[in-house]
Amino acid sequence: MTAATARNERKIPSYCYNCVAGPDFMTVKVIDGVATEIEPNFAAAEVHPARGRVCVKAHGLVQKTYNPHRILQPMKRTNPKKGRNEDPGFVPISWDEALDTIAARLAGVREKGLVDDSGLPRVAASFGHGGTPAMYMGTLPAFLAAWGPIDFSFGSGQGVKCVHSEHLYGEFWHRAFTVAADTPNCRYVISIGSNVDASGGPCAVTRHADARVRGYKRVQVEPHLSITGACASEWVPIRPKTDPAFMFALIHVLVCEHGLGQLDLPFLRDRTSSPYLVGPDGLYLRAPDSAKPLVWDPAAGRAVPFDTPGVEPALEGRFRVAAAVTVDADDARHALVDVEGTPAHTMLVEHMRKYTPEWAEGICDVPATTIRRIAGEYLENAQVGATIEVDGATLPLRPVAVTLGKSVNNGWGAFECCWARTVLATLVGALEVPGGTLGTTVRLNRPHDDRHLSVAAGEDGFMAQKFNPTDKEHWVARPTGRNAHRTLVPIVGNSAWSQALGPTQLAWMFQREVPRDFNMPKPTLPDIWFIYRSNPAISFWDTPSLVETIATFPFTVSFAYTVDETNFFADLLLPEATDLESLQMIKVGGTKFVEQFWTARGVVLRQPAVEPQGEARDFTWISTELARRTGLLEPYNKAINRGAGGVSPLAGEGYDFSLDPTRTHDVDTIWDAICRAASTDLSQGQETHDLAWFKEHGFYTVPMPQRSWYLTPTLAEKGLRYELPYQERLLRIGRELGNRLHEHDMHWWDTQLSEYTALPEWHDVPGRWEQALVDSGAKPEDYPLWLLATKSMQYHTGGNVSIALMREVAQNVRGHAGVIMNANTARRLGIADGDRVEIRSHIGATYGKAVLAHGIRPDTLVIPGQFDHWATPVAKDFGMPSLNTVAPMSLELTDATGSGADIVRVAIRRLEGSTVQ
Ligand SMILES: Nc1nc2c(c(=O)[nH]1)N[C@H]1C(S)=C(S)[C@@H](COP(=O)(O)OP(=O)(O)OC[C@H]3O[C@@H](n4cnc5c(=O)[nH]c(N)nc54)[C@H](O)[C@@H]3O)O[C@H]1N2
Ligand SMILES: Nc1nc2c(c(=O)[nH]1)N[C@H]1C(S)=C(S)[C@@H](COP(=O)(O)OP(=O)(O)OC[C@H]3O[C@@H](n4cnc5c(=O)[nH]c(N)nc54)[C@H](O)[C@@H]3O)O[C@H]1N2
Ligand code: SF4
Ligand SMILES: [Mo]
Repeated sequence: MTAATARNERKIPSYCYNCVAGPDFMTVKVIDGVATEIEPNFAAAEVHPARGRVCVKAHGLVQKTYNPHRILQPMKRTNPKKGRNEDPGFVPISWDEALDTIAARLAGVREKGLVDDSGLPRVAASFGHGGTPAMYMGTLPAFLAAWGPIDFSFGSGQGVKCVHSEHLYGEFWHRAFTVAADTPNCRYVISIGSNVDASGGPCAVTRHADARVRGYKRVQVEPHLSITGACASEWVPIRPKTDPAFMFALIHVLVCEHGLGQLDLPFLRDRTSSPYLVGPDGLYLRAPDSAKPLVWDPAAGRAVPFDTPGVEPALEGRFRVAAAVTVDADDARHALVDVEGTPAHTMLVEHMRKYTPEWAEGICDVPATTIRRIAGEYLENAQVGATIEVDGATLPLRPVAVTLGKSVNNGWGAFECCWARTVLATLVGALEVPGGTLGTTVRLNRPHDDRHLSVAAGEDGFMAQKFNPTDKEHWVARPTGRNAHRTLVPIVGNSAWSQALGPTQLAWMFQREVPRDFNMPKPTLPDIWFIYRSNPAISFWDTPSLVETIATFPFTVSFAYTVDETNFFADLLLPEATDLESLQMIKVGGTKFVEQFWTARGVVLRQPAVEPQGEARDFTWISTELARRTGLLEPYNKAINRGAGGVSPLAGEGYDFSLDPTRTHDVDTIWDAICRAASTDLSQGQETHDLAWFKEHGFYTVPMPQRSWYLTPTLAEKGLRYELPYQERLLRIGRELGNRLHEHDMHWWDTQLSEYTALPEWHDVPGRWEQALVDSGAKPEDYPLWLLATKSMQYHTGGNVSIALMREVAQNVRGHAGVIMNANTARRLGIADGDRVEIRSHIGATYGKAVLAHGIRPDTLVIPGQFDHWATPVAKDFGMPSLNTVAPMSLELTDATGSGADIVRVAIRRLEGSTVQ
């Protein structure tokens, strides 16, 4: 036997969760202790929607592990001055020194008080990229839980520019933190800026490829021809930020041209608020005694409470109601007699009358005939009345859906788009039924792994909602975090995820300047800031000024993979063992972000396929050491026992694998207990598997019926309705919030208050960006083009930009070399393919190569991904431009949910003598 054949080759099951489209299953091929390849996990072919496969990005994990630029020892800063031009002077230190330094700082904070004089937590933490860091941070959540109040206010690009309004309104309307088509059963998808063939990971790509074979049609509505557009049946090049007008016109065609006779009348009548009578003051007419919303009972010829048994209420008409009350903000009640009541559906029809396709054409630059045809195709494909068998039950089949991408469901106009999309689904009964528009998971409501359990009866026949209070007694006038989510955004609530989904740009902006009538305690800097897998200095807006704020933070601890533009300002860098080197179990299955729809649920293990490089340490070890050195071992262990490891509590019915809270446990002991508890819980006591079993088998799942993908049967069982189309409650909440802010003489959030409407109106959404230019003293005509962003299949945000293999693959994909622009526009401006160009906005300029294309609107530029790195190894040599360098961080461009969009007005010009080939 030669040495070459004697090698020890193993395939180790694991998972990738580098982007929100995960988790996806894989195996790591290890030869003589060295990871060499990522391969599918064929054992998962039957359970995983992508049949055990990963995407291109996961193949970069081998190079990620052996990246020569990795931070492999704890480091401390030796230059006390922080600035982009100040060399941090990082020097290696021992783990003991690093952890003792942090523990001493934390002890100091505990002594002063966990919350400062402004009422804000002294410790802040930021974790990026759509919640995925939690899939790598081991038991850190248990340490955070043991610590107490922590401010998650300082966001990165995640949150406010990441599917934000969809998260909030989606959860409000149908428990849909993210929204997807029921692709396997769908026939017709209107995909509005949703770039799912690049951003949806192997699950989405597999499902859409299968659907194409089946003959489904996808219409891609998007200013440039993305990869998803290229794989669609039709591309509709819409003018940026005019999507609400397009969608309003679709609704117009359905309700004003086709009419109720062709819509799903039983769904509208029984599952929505369409029959609720609206009074002349725009509020629901309610029964004088019970205050329940009234509906018109045509059989009895009178108004009755919506839940009157046997009533088949009218959806159309105008009716005289003998006596009613309305309930306005702050419980202001008005008694009304002989008043006119109009069903919400009629209110909708009358409201939409002005939004004709001809009207929309002038705004969106999409021909009226195209809009009318798409609406007709949507209606026809909905097959109103059809049914399908799912798991032995007969359910409606409505195979049409509307999906929205992250630049459409963020920022001004996003409320209108999310509303219109959900209304479009209700009109044909396609909300939360097979083939239709589905929610995936809940994050603001509980429990996180079962949307159905989050459905409980609330007010007015709708689901219960957990808003932040806006009444005089309970409104949180003094923010408990630096982005003031409880104060400003009722709909975001106050669950574990809420703060990170608050208006995180405010936390940054208010460090520099607060509005004149701010009237809240001055935001302070956190004493300690922890940051992990997030790079706001690249991913947020106005990144050149953001770094100046980051540089003012007194003590920053970064879990660091390489040096990057954010941890360049850190005081300590901690190298954690990364993807292929560390141990963690996470939940899989059920329904989850993007297109993770499973017929199984369970757990999967990530395990050290190879030894950690250098002195990188497992996150669970780091967390345990932090707990021990800060005297929090007992509450930390107790948090793990309660399930803070993210999987399940360690004790349940008939089993108890709890850890002794008084002792320090090693990493394997902690995860062994979690493995046993998770498998016992999942199998309802039938099987218990330990860590050794999981290391061999990788995952454990139990079947989950496909029926659980659909929420409507649960609402029907509980006799509940979707809170659509009429937003009476939001209207009231907005008025109440306005009352509170105005009582405190705060008017700087007034523009945002305008979003609280019962039926959204078109307002000039793109015009807001032009107005913002005027307000900052610039001339819109100087910035004639729209600059947009788009995701890249090869990069997960800015997380893997330093991996050479990703760069190599990306260079073979159109557009990845620079800014994509229309070839005719380029010719007019004297720009040739490959020319070096300057892209300038009113706040600055970014530079790169022009990539000419015909599949893009003449008034639009697109820069893929997020680049313009100046510290991250490898990426800093790309010379790629970035939208974030030139897009402002702006209160004016923040919507009522706190979100904004990746879009900015710019000019482009060729840089002389600089052709790059
Ligand atoms: N122009 C533009 N901007 C955008 C977007 C866009 O499409 N275009 N997308 C927006 C969206 S949707 C989001 S969610 C945000 C995301 O933006 P962020 O929340 O900032 O997240 P990432 O860019 O993924 O974070 C990347 C950082 O994680 C580090 N990292 C990667 N792997 C590891 C590891 O194993 N260990 C450690 N310690 N660190 C690691 C990388 O080195 C990098 O510094 O960006 C937003 N910003
Ligand atoms: N490979 C990969 N997958 C990812 C990620 C990643 O970084 N890489 N990130 C993950 C994350 S955090 C998120 S949030 C999701 C986001 O997933 P997507 O929402 O699919 O993200 P984008 O590719 O940014 O899609 C936005 C598209 O909207 C278009 N667009 C921009 N402005 C407008 C407009 O005004 N109207 C219309 N109709 N279209 C517009 C752009 O052309 C762009 O192609 O992707 C996730 N998946
Ligand atoms: S889509 Fe790709 S990068 Fe994202 S979790 Fe799945 S395999 Fe990993
Ligand atoms: Mo995101």
